[in-house]
Amino acid sequence: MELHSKQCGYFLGLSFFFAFIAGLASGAIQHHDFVIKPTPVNRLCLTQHVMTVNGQFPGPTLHVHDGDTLIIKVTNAGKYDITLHWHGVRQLRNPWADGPEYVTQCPIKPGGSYTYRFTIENQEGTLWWHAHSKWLRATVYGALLIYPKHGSSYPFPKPKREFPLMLGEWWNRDPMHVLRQATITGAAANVSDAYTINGQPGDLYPCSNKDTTVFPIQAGETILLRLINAALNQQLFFSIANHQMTVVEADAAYTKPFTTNIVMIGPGQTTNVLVTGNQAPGRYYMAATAYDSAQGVAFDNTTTTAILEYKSAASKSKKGSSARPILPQLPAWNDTNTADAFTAQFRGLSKGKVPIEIHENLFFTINLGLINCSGPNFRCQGPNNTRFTASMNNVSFVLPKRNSILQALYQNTPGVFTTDFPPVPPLLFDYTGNVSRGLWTPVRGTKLYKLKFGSHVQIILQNTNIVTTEDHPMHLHGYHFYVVGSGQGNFDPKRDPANFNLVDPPLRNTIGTTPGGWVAIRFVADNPGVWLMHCHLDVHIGWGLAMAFLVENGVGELNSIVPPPPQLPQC
Ligand SMILES: *[C@@H]1O[C@H](CO)[C@@H](O)[C@H](O)[C@H]1NC(C)=O
Ligand SMILES: *[C@@H]1O[C@H](CO)[C@@H](O)[C@H](O)[C@H]1NC(C)=O
Ligand SMILES: *[C@@H]1O[C@H](CO)[C@@H](O)[C@H](O)[C@H]1NC(C)=O
Ligand SMILES: *[C@@H]1O[C@H](CO)[C@@H](O)[C@H](O)[C@H]1NC(C)=O
Ligand SMILES: *[C@@H]1O[C@H](CO)[C@@H](O)[C@H](O)[C@H]1NC(C)=O
Ligand SMILES: *[C@@H]1O[C@H](CO)[C@@H](O)[C@H](O)[C@H]1NC(C)=O
Ligand SMILES: *[C@@H]1O[C@H](CO)[C@@H](O)[C@H](O)[C@H]1NC(C)=O
Ligand SMILES: [Cu+2]
Repeated sequence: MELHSKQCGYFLGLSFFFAFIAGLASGAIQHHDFVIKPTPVNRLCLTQHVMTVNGQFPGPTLHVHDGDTLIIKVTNAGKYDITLHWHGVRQLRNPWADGPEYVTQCPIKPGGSYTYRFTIENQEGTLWWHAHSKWLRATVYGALLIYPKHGSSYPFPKPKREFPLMLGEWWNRDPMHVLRQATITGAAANVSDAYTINGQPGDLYPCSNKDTTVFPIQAGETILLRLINAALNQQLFFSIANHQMTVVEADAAYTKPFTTNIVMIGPGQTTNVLVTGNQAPGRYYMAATAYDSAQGVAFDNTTTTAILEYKSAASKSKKGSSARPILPQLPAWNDTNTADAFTAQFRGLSKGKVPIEIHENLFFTINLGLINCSGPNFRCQGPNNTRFTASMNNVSFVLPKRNSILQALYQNTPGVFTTDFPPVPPLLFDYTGNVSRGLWTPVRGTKLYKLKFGSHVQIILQNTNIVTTEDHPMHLHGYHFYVVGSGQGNFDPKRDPANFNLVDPPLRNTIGTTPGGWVAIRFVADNPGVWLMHCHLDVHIGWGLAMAFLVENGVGELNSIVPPPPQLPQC
C-alpha cells in the first residue's frame, strides 16, 4: 500500500470487511479543517457576503480512496446554525456523521464546532458534500471524489484528465432571506438569478465573461467529467456542443456505458461522463439549463455555460482572435420525454444482488398541497389565498426543534417523534387523475417508519396530481437502492412488477419520480440508524416533502449503531 501525499498516516486493518471496528481503518486517515464563514463573492455585477467553507466557493474538493477515513472538524464562524451532509456516503452504523439538522444531530451553533468522522466503505466514484440546514447549501458545497483502492482501477480505460463539474444555482440575494420570505408569505420562493458551473455563471450573464470556467482537452484524448447537480431547486439538462458523452457511473456506482448528447441531472445526483477530443481543435460551449416539469410554476429559465477548450486553441483565444464558441442544442425546458429517456438508459454494473423476496412492500405518494389560510393576508400568498405545503402519504414532515431524532432515540427521550408513518396511502384515490380539492391538505407530524435490520424493502414512489404533477428527485440517506422500474400514471401492482428489471438495475441514491408517474426502488435495510428520505428540491423539503426510516439494530455490536462521538452538538 502506498501513502498518498495528503494522508497523515495509515493503519493496516485485519481485512477490509472488518475495517470499521473500533475506528480502525484499512485505508488512510485524512484530517481537514472546515471553517464556515461569510465571504465576499462577486457574481452578476454584485458583491455579496455568502457562507463558504474556508473562503472557497464552491468549497474544497475532497480526494479520497475507497477505505479511507475522513476526520473533518467543522467550525461555525458564521451567523447561522449549520450542519454538513456527506451526500451518498453510506455511513455504515454511523448515522452520527450523516448531518441532516434535527434528524441525526442538532445544528452547530455560531461559534461552535463538531468533528465528523467516517470511513468510505466499498464505494467508488463521484459524491459531494453540502450543508443540510435551511438553504445554506446554496453556497456551502463541494465535491467528494472517491478513487478506487490503491492497486485497483476503473472499469474503463483511465482518462487522461478528470474534472469535477458542479452545477449550482445563484441568487442576487442571501438565499437565507429568500427562504425566510417564502416561509413568511407561504408563496413559492423566488427563483434564482443564475445557474453556475464550478461557481461561475458563464458568458451569457452580465459581468461573467472573464471568469467563465474552462475545461482543457488535448486533441485525441479522453477526459472524465464528474457532473454533480448542486442546484437547490432545479433539475438541469447538460450538453456539450458537437461532443458526445459516454456515461460510466452515477451516484458512486458504475454503470454499463452508454453514449448520449444530453444529460438530465436532478439535484443530489452525480453522473460521470467520458468525453473524447475528436472534433476540430477549438472552443466549444458546455451548457446547462432547466428541466422543469411543474405546470404554471415560475422557474429560472437562464443558461449557464463553460468552455471545452482544445489546448491548441487556447493560445489563439488569449490573443482574442477566436470566434465565440458554438452553443449545444438543449431540449425545451418541459421536455419530459428526453429527460425520462435519458434516465431509462441506466443499467448497473454493481457487484451486489437485487433483493428478490420482499419483506416490506411500501407505497409512498409524493404530494404537493395547499393549506387554506385564515391568517393575515401577507401570510397567505400561495394560490387563491393559501400556503404551499407538501407531504409523503399525506404526512407533511416536521423537523423537531428541541432535539435531533437520533439523539432522542439514543437517550430514550419521548415526545420527539413517532413510528407510525403509514406504509401505504391512508386514502386510495386516482393519484394522477383529477384529485378532489378536499384531499389537498395533509396532516403534519414527525413520523418515522420502522424497518427490521436486514429486511428487504421495496418502495413505490408515486407522484400525484395534487396542485400539479412534478418530477421530484427523491434522496435516501444511509443507503443506495436499485431502481427496478418506473412508469406513467398510477402504479398497477398486478401488471407493472412483471416489467421490473431485476437483472442489472442501476444503483442510485437519488431518483426522480417522473411527473404523473411512479418509480420502484429496492434495498436491504442493512444499515441501522435514522435515515431521512426527502425530495432534493430544497423548496419542497421546507414544505415537508420528507419522512425518515428508523432501521433497528441487528444482532451484536457489529450490526448496531456505533456509540455517539464526543462533543455532539446539543440543541
Ligand atoms: C419574490 O417573491 C415574492 C413573494 O414571495 C413576490 O412578491 C416577488 O414578486 C418575487 N420577486 C421576484 C423577482 O420574482
Ligand atoms: C424566460 O422567462 C422570461 C420571463 O417569463 C421571459 O421573458 C423570457 O423570454 C424567457 N427566456 C427564455 C430564454 O425562455
Ligand atoms: C412546452 O411548453 C411550450 C410553451 O413554452 C408548449 O408550446 C409545449 O406544448 C410544451 N410541451 C410539452 C411537452 O408540454
Ligand atoms: C384558484 O382559483 C381559480 C378560480 O376559482 C381556479 O381557476 C384555479 O384553479 C385555482 N388555483 C388553484 C391552484 O387552486
Ligand atoms: C375535476 O374535479 C372537479 C370536482 O372534484 C370538477 O369540478 C372539475 O371539473 C374536474 N376537472 C376535470 C378536468 O375533470
Ligand atoms: C380549502 O378550500 C377549498 C375551496 O377553496 C375547499 O374545496 C377545500 O375543501 C378546503 N380544504 C380544507 C382542508 O378545508
Ligand atoms: C390528508 O388528511 C387530511 C386530514 O385527515 C384529509 O382531510 C385529506 O383528505 C387527506 N388527503 C389525502 C390525499 O389522503
Ligand atoms: Cu420535490
